[in-house]
Amino acid sequence: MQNRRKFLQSSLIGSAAVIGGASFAEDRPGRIQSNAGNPIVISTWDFGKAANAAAWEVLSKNGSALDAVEAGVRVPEADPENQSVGYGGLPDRDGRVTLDACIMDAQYRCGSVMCIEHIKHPISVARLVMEKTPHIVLVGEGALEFALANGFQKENLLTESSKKAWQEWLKSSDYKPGINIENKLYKKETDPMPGGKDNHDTIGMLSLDAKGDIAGACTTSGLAFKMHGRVGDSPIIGAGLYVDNEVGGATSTGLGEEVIRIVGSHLVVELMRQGLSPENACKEAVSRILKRSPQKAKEIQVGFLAINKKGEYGAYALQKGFSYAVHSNKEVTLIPGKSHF
Ligand code: SD4
Repeated sequence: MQNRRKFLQSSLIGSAAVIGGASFAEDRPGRIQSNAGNPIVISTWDFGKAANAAAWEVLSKNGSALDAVEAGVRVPEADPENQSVGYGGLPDRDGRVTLDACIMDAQYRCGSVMCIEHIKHPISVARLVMEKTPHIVLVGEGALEFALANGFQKENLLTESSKKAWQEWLKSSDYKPGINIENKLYKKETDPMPGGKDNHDTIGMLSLDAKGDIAGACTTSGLAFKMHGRVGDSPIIGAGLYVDNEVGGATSTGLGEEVIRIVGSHLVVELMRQGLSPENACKEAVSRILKRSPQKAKEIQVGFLAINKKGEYGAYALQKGFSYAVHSNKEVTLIPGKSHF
């Protein structure tokens, strides 16, 4: 048995392609040794820096990864300048701000809200769905009712500048998801692949706490001027976020429809289980999107971010301009993500 296990391990490690070929119940190569004692938090885009700082407040006091990611992503959720997450998010084509969020912890517990309106912190509602209900997902009216019943305030989330952007958009009503569409069309960005400091999209955050436990959170207002009721990858466990405490966690940003098709974040975690580094696992997930539709891939953005149990992290995107923020005892930094194009 020992030899067979060794054989399976060495034949799977380093292979980007094999999933589910072996009996993982017995021969799973993936339990990665933990990084306990060295907390770390990573998150998508430049605004991840401020979000990470809030998460670090929790982690540095021996707090849990779950508390850290919730506290972290609440920062962009509350920021009216950020037009793609929470308060101030760009509305759908009917002028309604609808938010998506999910959270997952080290015990496979997870919660999600989809298409929720009037609530500034959907991530905290998602956490309550996880902790107080027998369910995982609440949507729309039901999610709002649940939030109000649990003390959340009903608020107008449509800021003046997001309303103006929507009114501007109504003139053409041209709806075509593109690369970092929120920036490109509605902040009058001229760079065809905007990125760096002006870029604002979904926040996905992953954290490993001092005990070595991993948790993740993902929250967004989704695609600007989407159809009412449209939900992307971000609140879907496995697509926009996945955590397996034996292996690591992953999250995504960009055009959610393409991420859902490949169940992207779950795919990245399973690839890490097989021995791929976080960056290579993200790269392989991006290449699945490329393979399926090389032409379309040129016109959209998708980025993945991942961390493994050892605290190693990495990212990969289709297009330039994807950045991610890292905060640990060793470094506080913003890193330009590698990309295919
Ligand atoms: C969505 N993935 O709703 C989100 C949006 C996003 O960069 O991340 N934009 O599809």
